[in-house]
Amino acid sequence: YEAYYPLWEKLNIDAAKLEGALGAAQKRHADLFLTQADRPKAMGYFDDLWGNLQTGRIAELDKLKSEGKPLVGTFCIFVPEESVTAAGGACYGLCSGSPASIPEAEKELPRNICPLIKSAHGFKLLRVCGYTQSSDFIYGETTCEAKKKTWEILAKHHPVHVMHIPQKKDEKSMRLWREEVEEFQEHIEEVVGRKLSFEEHKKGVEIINAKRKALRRLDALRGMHGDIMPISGLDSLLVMQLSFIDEPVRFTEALNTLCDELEERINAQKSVFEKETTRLMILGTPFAAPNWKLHQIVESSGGAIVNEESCIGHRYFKDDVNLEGVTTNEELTARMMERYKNIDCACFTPNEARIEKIVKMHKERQTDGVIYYTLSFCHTYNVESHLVAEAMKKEGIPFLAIESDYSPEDAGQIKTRVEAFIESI
Ligand code: BJ8
Repeated sequence: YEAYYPLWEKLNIDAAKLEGALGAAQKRHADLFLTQADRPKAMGYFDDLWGNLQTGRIAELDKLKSEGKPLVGTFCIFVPEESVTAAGGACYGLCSGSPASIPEAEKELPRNICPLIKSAHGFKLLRVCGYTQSSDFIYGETTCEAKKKTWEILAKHHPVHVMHIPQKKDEKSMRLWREEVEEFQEHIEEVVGRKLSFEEHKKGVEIINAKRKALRRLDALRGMHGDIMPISGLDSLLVMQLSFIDEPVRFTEALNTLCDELEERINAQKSVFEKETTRLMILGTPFAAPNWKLHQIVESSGGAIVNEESCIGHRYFKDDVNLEGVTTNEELTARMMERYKNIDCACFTPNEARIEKIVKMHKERQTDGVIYYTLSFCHTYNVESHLVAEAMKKEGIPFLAIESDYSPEDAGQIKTRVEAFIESI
């Protein structure tokens, strides 16, 4: 990593610590991913991207920054990446999926809050995430208690803006939300020093729509061909995690290449799982990389994961911004709002559309059961699991709820529960 030390130092990264962390992250990736049998060849692109996460990709971002393009770090799919893309910049998910940074975070944050937030905060305190260090600002939101209070503490260490996301979707709330999106767009225009044209905005939306379309293609190929599952859930998860990091045009091209290969596999009736492997859908909170625990457990216990009803997953790519007949920036923002309104995060009340969608998703994929996954202390998803469990019971869909953090300590216990669940189906 020596060649990247000058860049890391320029970004005020603790280079020695980062180098140590990268060694562990690469080893874990190699152990979990490269040992899988019969992986699609096109996964090579995503493996390389994982290898370049804190090196080559950070150098690309640094180049954008030197050209005056905005770099925005986020923790939520409500932050409009289309607007950053329109400005030629990069909007990305920040490091937040590792247990290693949590002890540092607990010096400033309580222990009993969500591990995603603690992990992200720890990355900032340790200065080992090139994405956080590069960003002009972090765009937080008011989706959950732990997040919105953490922003006040994180702001001591890095520029933070907070987007007020309402908790209801009535007209009054939508007006407020739209103002917040417009303010976000103004912040982006402040970084580039000019107003963005309609053509630029439209281009930004088209680029992100194309990425979502490719992700939907992957989703259909992996989970809607019965016993033929041409890619593992673990590999699909890695691709989705990297969709929040990579340059979107290049990512879309690489993903479509992967999908072409998966199509060929389906035509040749080639599956990476044995016939009659239990096909499961995961519902719930996001899986920030390198949180691969549940996928690794399920797929080493006789199950296959065919979809994630999650923000690192289906909730992120299920809807496009409809560009039909749009000719002005105002209309475009209104269409973006229509799309955001359909994101069925548990922070909203009521959130019935999510339950209807889950039933529909199960029917489309003919899954054998669902696992409801909640990150520890995520109250909105945890409480909503009661309503989802009720609906699954009514539909006769086998249901298992798991609450977990990032530590490896409960892996054995989760494995026992997953094995028993699969056996019971
Ligand atoms: S749209 S799911 S990305 S808020 S941080 S709420 S896990 S306690 S991430 Fe989320 Fe946006 Fe909703 Fe999606 Fe719970 Fe943890 Fe809070 Fe979390």
